[in-house]
Amino acid sequence: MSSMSKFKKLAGLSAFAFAAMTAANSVNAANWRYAHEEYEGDVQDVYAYKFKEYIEDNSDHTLQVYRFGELGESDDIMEQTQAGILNFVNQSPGFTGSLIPEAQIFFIPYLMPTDMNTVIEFFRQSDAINKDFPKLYAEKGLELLQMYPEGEMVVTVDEPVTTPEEFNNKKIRVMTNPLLSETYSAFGATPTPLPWGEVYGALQTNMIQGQENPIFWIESGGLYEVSPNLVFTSHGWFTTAAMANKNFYDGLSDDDKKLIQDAADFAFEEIIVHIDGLADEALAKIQEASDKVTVTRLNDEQIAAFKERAPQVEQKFIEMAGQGGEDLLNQFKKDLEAVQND
Ligand code: 6CS
Repeated sequence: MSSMSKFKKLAGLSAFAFAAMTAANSVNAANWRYAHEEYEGDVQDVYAYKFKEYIEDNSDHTLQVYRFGELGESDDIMEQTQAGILNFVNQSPGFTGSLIPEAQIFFIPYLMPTDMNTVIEFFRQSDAINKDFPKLYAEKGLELLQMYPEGEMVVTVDEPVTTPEEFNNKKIRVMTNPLLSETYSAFGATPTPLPWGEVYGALQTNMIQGQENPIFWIESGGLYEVSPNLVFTSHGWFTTAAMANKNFYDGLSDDDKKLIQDAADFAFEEIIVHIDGLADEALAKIQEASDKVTVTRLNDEQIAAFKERAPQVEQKFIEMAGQGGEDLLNQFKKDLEAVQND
């Protein structure tokens, strides 16, 4: 055999070996599906794309991200995840609270601090968040990957409100968990649970007179166009959660489990940077886009009138979530105290 034909044979062999190796890799490479509740560029979308980036940079797997509306409402994407049609879902406790009563803890008003750094430290360090909640989600077939804050809640109303009395007879849209309805009843309003897709239209047609959400969402969803009076009540933070179908997750190799956990941590760190200053930027955009918008920041005395109604909501939480809920609440408060004293 000439030296040239020997070379050709070798080259042919190595090409074969390469093809075989690639085939073995693509057998292990999966295309995972991930759905969330928001639009392009919103906080959950940034989280999802950072999660995707980490997965795809560190493995042969790919991740397909579905945004709000592509697969239905928040409850639809949760059902699809529990059924194993989706591998991952980002659903907020505002909706998960109807499935996991303890997740309603985020709707006890004035429980969370207002300062962002304290809130972030709480999410990092809290045992309630990082140890207790994963067990509660697991009971529903879900592997909780990360809970994270999106922004402080702000109420938008048809006219500025500074007292619980001024909320009387106003229908305020709430996400569909029963405790949030208790909060707005305690605040003097008439709570109206609605899925997200119906909120803009209901405000536009005056079927409801207000709603609550973080400022970035009030801006990106154009809510200020139909609900222009922004009231900063300091009563809570919008929290959300990324999770996987537990059967799917449990069936993965240890390497893939680690990949997913690392991707969730990576996305969390990125989101902390993303939300820093986001509310101020969004408020500036709103004020530039509309001269109908008013901004009311409740003073301490005005806040006190709302805050004094919080204990009755806390009591309702315990009634709804039972002994487990009470234990979680005690742990939550202990964790908050630890970060507030840091
Ligand atoms: O109000 C809601 O329903 C929506 N708010 C935010 C910030 N994210 C998704 C959720 O569906």
